[in-house]
Amino acid sequence: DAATMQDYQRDFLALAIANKALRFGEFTLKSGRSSPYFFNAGLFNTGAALARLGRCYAAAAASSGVPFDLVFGPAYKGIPLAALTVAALSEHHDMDRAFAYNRKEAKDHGEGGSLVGAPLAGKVLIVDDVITAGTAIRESLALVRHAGAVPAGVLIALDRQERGQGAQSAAQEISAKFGVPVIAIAGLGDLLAYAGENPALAEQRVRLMAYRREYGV
Ligand code: OMP
Repeated sequence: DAATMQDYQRDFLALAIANKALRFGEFTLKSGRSSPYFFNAGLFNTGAALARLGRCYAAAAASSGVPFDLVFGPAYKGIPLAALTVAALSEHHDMDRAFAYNRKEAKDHGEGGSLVGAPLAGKVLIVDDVITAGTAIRESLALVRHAGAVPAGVLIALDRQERGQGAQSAAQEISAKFGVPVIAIAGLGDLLAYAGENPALAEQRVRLMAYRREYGV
């Protein structure tokens, strides 16, 4: 809630709204659900916005306390996000970590696609943009395991905190099934708290709350 929200979480939500990476309206999700908000990480598209986004990812990773050796970015959107994260971890947290990503095109030629960067080994933190049902994240976890590395955690910008297959959220299901923490810079709950602090978002907040009642955990 608002009392426990960290500066980097508020900063991320402000940045996302300012860049329209977080938009309000009516959107159809991959799941078919009709949502009053949508997160598009592709709209962090300037140097200043990306540098700030990287600091938010790094702050979330560092404050989680989760140990990891390597940051993995799944193609395509995860690649720049993982690169920004390791750069900001080094610059702002004195944590120099390895970095790797996969190519999508090479999937036919080898199991899990071809890998670029540091050897995919040790404890791996997977970095991606958003989790709804968890389909994208499950694929990345499988890829890391196939490579013989150990998933240490999943780091995303936004956890929509929607019910997955059962009563739990997709992030909670993944956490339980794969035994790894899912770390989000912010979740729908944080967005609601943030909207509660900002009178300009009062109308959006009402729609977000109705959506959470229907699909949230
Ligand atoms: P899951 O694979 O269901 O977890 O959904 C993640 C994917 O949903 C993303 O990679 C996007 O393709 C898409 N998505 C967003 O990018 N932003 C949202 O706010 C919601 C979705 C979505 O369709 O659920």
